[in-house]
Amino acid sequence: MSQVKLTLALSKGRIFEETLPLLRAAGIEVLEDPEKSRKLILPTNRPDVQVVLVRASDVPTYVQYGGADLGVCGKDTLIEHEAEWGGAGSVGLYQPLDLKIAKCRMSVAVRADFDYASAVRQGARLKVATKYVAIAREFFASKGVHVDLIKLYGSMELAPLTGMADAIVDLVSTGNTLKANHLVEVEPIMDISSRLVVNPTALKVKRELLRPILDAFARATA
Ligand code: PRT
Ligand code: MG
Repeated sequence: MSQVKLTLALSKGRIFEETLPLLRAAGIEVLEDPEKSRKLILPTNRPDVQVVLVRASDVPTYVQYGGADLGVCGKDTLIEHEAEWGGAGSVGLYQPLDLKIAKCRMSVAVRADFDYASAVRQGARLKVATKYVAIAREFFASKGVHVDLIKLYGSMELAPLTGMADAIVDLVSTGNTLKANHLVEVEPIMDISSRLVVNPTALKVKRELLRPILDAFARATA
């Protein structure tokens, strides 16, 4: 009989790496390295706590449906997930903490030879490629800029280079990816960091297990 009582959903890569120190602050050590193992369920030093590895964009879904009790995902992912469900607050995920990890910003970028400012000033209709359609739609609507949104799942940088779009909305951290593709950042949209999300039922039913972890995370990110 399994002793696991608490399941934490993480995505491989920067979120996993940057959550490890927070887990350690809560006395939790993950016992396997996702870059070396093919396992999707990772044990921890606590027999009652396990980590499940899911796609970054699936973290809110796992937590919403109780496949995981808690999870860590970017604010970008959370906003897009909520938009699919009818907007902020509609999903009922409990969001107790900004973990201040995996920081970056959501920005508009264009080809270096595209005059974004004058296109906006002239009221041109812009073709914008992005994975983040909800964030892009809301941003351009609030500016009164008309856009045709083109949904992509990756390599957004290619869209302006191939002439498919005038602009992209994407995450930027160092700016190296834009630079390598001769794109320039023309307008920041919002700062992004990762959030802890908790299943509301788990918060009630597993309060004694969750509380010390949430407190340790809060102390470690303060
Ligand atoms: O890959 P998958 O489709 O499963 O999901 P994902 O790409 O969203 O996952 P992952 O692990 O790449 O990102 C998880 C979260 O990390 C995102 O949701 C963000 O909240 C956060 N994050 C922080 C970033 C970045 N920094 C980042 N730089 N996510 C992506 N990038 C990408 C960006 O899209 C661009 O392609 O890195 C490139 C830009 O980086 P620089 O340093 O060249 O500017
Ligand atoms: Mg990625």
